[in-house]
Amino acid sequence: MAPNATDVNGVLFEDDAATPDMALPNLPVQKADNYPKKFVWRNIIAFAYLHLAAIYGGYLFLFSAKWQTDIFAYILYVMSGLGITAGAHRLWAHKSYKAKWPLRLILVFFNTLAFQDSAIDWSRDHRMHHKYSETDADPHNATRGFFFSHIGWLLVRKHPELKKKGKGLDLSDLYADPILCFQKKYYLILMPLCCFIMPTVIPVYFWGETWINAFLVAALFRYAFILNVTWLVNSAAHKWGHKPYDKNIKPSENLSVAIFALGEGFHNYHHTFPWDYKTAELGNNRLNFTTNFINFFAKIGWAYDMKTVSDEIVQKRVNRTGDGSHHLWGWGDKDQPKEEVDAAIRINPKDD
Ligand code: ST9
Ligand code: ZN
Ligand code: ZN
Repeated sequence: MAPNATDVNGVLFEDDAATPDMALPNLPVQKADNYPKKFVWRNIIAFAYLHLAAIYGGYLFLFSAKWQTDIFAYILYVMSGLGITAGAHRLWAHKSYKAKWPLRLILVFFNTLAFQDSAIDWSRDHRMHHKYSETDADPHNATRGFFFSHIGWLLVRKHPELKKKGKGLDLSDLYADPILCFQKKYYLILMPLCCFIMPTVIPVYFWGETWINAFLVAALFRYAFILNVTWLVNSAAHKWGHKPYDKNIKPSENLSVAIFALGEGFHNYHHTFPWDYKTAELGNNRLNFTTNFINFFAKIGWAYDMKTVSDEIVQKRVNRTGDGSHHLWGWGDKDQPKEEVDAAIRINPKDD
């Protein structure tokens, strides 16, 4: 993307920034026209069925399923969540770190469990979301309302502006990865196996769960739950929360979303610095399960070249475009209370 292009609304990668604090030269323009919705009835019916079945699945999760099935559903939630956060999002859409093939294989398996379409298609939409954020070329343009940005965008045909501008996207890095090409090519076989069949068969076979409990709890309830948590990043985290890094955009810091989304709700930071592998400022790692997951694989050498924004640049940006809610910069901030400094535990302290 050319840094001085007039129609882009967000940086995608480090090289796109045009100011020293990683911004574009122009303020973002948010807009949506009244493009008539072309409903996709296949999706409307499928999502209506999924949600009704998942509500019953939630009931079975609480009152009927074996405890092993509940734990299994939770493990699948974390695995498929990581397939989206550490895989499709931070690795493939944003290239915020690199991964050796064994980790890419694990992530593509996790990603297929999540059934949010192939990682290549997911990343293509997500790159559009950042580049043309809050315009008609953004697949889940939040200026079209909460419902549209949450699920509505999956129930209608995409805006022609998206398809037109999407032709300019560079996806060569994604198509250069044979693991991703394999997933896309065989998606209609791999996805049902991973997302629905395997989660149903394992509880029945290994601990004698009923078919109905296994299917409705470990497959449908778990799937619908993760979908909605993911969609909340597009809807709730584009609507509610503080904007300490850039007050000119909709994405906000939403702690509740971050907790369920394995660390992905710090969305004002993320849209301001999308190529940071932590998707949040240092210090939020406690709630950032995905960052800890990547850090673990960095220790064994399977994840590497993690990009992160320097404190100095973050601070500059907070001062220039933040909404003032960034209460404390970090250690040594002039607003850091003296009692806090005195009470802090410092390991091997040394003031240079
Ligand atoms: C799902 C995805 O739910 C959710 C993604 C959420 C993203 C969240 C991001 C937040 C940050 C990360 C946080 C993670 C937190 C995770 C927490 C976990 C605990 N660029 O699409 P088509 C062109 S999926 C360029 O069919 P229609 C292209 O030529 C749920 N070009 O458009 C394409 O042809 P081809 C399960 C593009 O016909 C052609 O248009 N999946 C782009 O308008 C047609 O594309 C479903 O339910 C682009 N971006 O249909 C399926 N896009 O592909 C849902 C399109 O051959 N999707 N083109 O190259 C559909 O059924 C359809 O896409 C549609 C639109 C009906 C929505
Ligand atoms: Zn967003
Ligand atoms: Zn992103």
